[in-house]
Amino acid sequence: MKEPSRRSVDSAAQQMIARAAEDQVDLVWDRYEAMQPQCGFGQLGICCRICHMGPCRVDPFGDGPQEGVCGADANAIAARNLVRMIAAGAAAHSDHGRDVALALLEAARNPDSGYKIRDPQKLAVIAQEYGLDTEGKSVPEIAEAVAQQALAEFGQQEGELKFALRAPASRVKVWRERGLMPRGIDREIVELMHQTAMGVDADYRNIIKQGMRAALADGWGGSMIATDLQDVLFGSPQPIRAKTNLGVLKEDHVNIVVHGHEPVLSEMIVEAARDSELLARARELGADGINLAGQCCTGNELLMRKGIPSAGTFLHQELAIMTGAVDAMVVDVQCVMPRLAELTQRFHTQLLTTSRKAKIPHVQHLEFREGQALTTAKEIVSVGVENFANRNGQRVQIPAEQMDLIAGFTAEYVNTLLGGRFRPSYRPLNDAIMTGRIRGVAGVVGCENPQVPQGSGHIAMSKELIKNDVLVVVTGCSALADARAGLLCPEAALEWAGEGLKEVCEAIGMPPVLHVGSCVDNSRILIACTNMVTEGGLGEDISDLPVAGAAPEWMSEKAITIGYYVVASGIYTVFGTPHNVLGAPDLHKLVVDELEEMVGARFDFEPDPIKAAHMMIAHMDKKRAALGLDEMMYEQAAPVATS
Ligand code: SF4
Ligand code: MSK
Repeated sequence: MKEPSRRSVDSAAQQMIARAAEDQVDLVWDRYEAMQPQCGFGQLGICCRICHMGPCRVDPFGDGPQEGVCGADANAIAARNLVRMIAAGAAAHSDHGRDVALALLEAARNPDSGYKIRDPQKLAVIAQEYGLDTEGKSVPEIAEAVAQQALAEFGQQEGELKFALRAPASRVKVWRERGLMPRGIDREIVELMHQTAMGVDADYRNIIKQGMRAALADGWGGSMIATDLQDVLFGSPQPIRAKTNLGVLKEDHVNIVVHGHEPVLSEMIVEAARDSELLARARELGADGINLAGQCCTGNELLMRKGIPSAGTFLHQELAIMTGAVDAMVVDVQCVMPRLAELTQRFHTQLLTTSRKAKIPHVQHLEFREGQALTTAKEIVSVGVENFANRNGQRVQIPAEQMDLIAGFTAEYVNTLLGGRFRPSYRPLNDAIMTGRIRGVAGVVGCENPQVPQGSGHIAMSKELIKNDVLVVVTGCSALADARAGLLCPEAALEWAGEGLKEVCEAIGMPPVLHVGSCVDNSRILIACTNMVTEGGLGEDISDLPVAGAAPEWMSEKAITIGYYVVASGIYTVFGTPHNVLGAPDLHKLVVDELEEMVGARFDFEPDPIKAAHMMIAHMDKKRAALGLDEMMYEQAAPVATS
């Protein structure tokens, strides 16, 4: 087994990894090591099992077959595989958006559902955007109309997605000219699946084009609907203090961990955990109270709106069980490891699946229905409370580590964050970029992956960027990895930021790394970029801005979808490990080079986070020079040697 420090840079994680080794419990890292060597054809993207004449594979050394039984070459095979990842990622995020729209509909129609409209102002803005007549209408009536309009965007066959028109006019023009403008969310995903079925599209360029269209349907469609309607339903986030890491679990409380991606159930679990009868029952069983903690993006949703502590990221899910202190782990959809089923049996933890889309054999299923949201939530909390009695105190070992953070930044909040309540606008941010106090803005997002020591890529990259006066915005697991390292505290600016960024952060007390939400909230980054363009002085299009994106530790199909909608929106993006395209030379060239010509941005692949950060900085400097902004206010930090 590798040293725990080679598996994670988080000391709490290292303690639980060591405990697992002592107890002979297999974790994700052990399974990853047992899987070596992984299939080289799969890694290069050149195996195909789309039809039953296969599976086929292309010989990357040129000695064996260069095409499948049907004649598809490496570029077609790898492109089809890649965009099917986009389709799956877009489906996952967008179906999340659909579920939120359905919950909004429930809130509007059923006063007993437990849901309330928490941001009627944002609801009114969206209603106006949809062109709805709100005159004399009640909030529930407007909510019903907005929910129906949002749901219609999924099945729309012709026309353009409404929220895609939020992009700068020059970007919309690019999409229209290139045939990338998304028509309907489901339509683009279905067409992508059709296009990549056996014997349909063999042109890798055309395949990638539809891949980008489906990705845009997610970023400016399904994900954006999820973000906006969640704000309407659960409240738009505001900066909020909270804590993260395994130390947020409490020895003397019932611990319930909510894990996955969708807040429609977990928001209700927050209510249920405050129920007086359940609290009384917890005390009767000897607990001091009920402690709710989140993981992954369900955790991020609760963290940024309610300050509910986060017990960690994707690779912490097994480690939380290893503490012996989790009485119930409640999972919804996405990023849930099936192996939790076996692991929870070795402890007392009750694992509960809640979505009809995500069951695990032999795991208790308590199905969540929007119509009875609070009732289901109470049942779930009750399972955790009753299970406290089964906890073996001798086996409880909770690492002490927990870190303060500030979460809850949004594209809208940037107005007041920098502009103040009396002069809310993006002007101060644009001015700080134009004068060179801020060199550019980087979005560092995405998962963790046992291929990389947990958190090492996110943290090293963010530190290098802020040291070079780049303001960093983070989502998903990346946000929580940085949070564990203390980068989401205002004090982090004093310790790690360059002089210019430090000055801006100190003036308003903001962290140099801003947590802007869960994975669907990458849509907030698109809107922030649009607002920067609209404010003026930084070019006409998103592709003119000194901004860049990165996913240093990605693993999920959703990360690929995000990457493609970000690049198709005009933002240069660096992935830590390459997409599965290296066995397809023409496709590889398209992705890392020719996309620039097509959409004004492209990908790079670089596993070293410091080198990757400097590739992003070089890109920002190029954009600054093109805008005539090559002067920086402060002397720049020398690049760190990377080899
Ligand atoms: Fe092989 Fe072509 Fe079938 Fe793919 S679609 S499995 S390359 S025959
Ligand atoms: S949770 S998609 S591991 S970021 Fe959004 Fe983390 Fe990636 Fe899941």
